[in-house]
Amino acid sequence: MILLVGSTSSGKTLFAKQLQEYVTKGSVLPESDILTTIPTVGTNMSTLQISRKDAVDIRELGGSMAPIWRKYYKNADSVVFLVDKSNPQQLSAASILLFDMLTDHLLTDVPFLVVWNKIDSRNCMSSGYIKNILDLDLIKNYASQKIDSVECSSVTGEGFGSIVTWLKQL
Ligand SMILES: Nc1nc2c(ncn2[C@@H]2O[C@H](COP(=O)(O)OP(=O)(O)OP(=O)(O)O)[C@@H](O)[C@H]2O)c(=O)[nH]1
Ligand SMILES: [Mg+2]
Repeated sequence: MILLVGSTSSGKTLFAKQLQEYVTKGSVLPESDILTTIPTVGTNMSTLQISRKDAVDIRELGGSMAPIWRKYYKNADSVVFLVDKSNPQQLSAASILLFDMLTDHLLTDVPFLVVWNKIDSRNCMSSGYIKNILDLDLIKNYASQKIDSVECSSVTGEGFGSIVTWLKQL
């Protein structure tokens, strides 16, 4: 089971939907066909057929459910952590949520993928700016987990190839 987490509106529901399109049809839905998402209350389950032989279960935990995310840690084989790269106000909170997970003993050996989402956005922050608040290179040095990171847009599908490659090597 992959846990898909991240602050409210970081894009988890759209990401999961577009990833499903990407693995089944080879491309994401065009922007004009993207329906509005509503904030996830509770969790959303989906199964991704990442290759002819392999399928992975993904459970999105709504951002507003963060206080009870921990209930799901014991079933996690890996964590995909989305950060909204266009939301400076949320970066500190995202950083704390990430630290909390990385220091939880239930997730000590679980691989993490940090996904910088919304790189299509006009307000996208530079990686240099982000590093002042959320220094992932530093975190990687101290964390017990294997942490990878990738940038993507759940609107255009940019970066989805690398994400599927990561899922396949799990
Ligand atoms: N421009 C842009 N908008 C995005 C992207 N991904 C998601 N969004 C938008 O961000 C908003 C929130 O997306 P959701 O997928 O509902 O966010 P969420 O993380 O599931 O939120 P919760 O369920 O409340 O935790 C929606 O308006 C999406 O269309 C992206 O890559 N680029
Ligand atoms: Mg959601």
